Amino acid sequence: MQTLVLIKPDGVLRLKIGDIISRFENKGIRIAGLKMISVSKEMAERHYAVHKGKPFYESLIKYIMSGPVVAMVLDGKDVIDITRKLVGATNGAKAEPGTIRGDFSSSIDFNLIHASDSIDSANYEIPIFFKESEIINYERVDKSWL
Ligand code: FUP
Repeated sequence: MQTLVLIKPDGVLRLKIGDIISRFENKGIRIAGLKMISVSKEMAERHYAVHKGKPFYESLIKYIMSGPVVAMVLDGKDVIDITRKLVGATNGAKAEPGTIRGDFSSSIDFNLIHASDSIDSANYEIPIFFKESEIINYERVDKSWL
């Protein structure tokens, strides 16, 4: 199973890339794809198509295009649920301490990170950001979780 994670521009500009990636590594999740990108209008609109027409849609598009984004494909058993738990509730002000949003964000507008919420979402979102050749299958030295 795979999921898409984006460290959004506020996470990159606030120097939280390492903190965020280490949460996933510490949990034993395998990083199968990783890169820094500038999100184009077309990619942003595809990624957030489900929110089109909502009051926050335009600001969401502007936000994801406002600076560098670190895109990741995470791979492993139950990785979608585990990642969503590590990420925490959408609104950083309400997210539990100990989660990424709970520890690093205090708003819904700048909540640092995106993670696919279902298999269907992951299957839709991953190809927006990654070609198949950019997703690497390898074995970790520590196989305790894989
Ligand atoms: P999440 O799955 O937790 O990232 O949240 P959603 O997919 O529901 O929302 C995507 C993004 O839209 C969130 F990261 C923040 C933004 N959003 C708002 O700004 N206002 C809302 O009421 C809901 C979401």
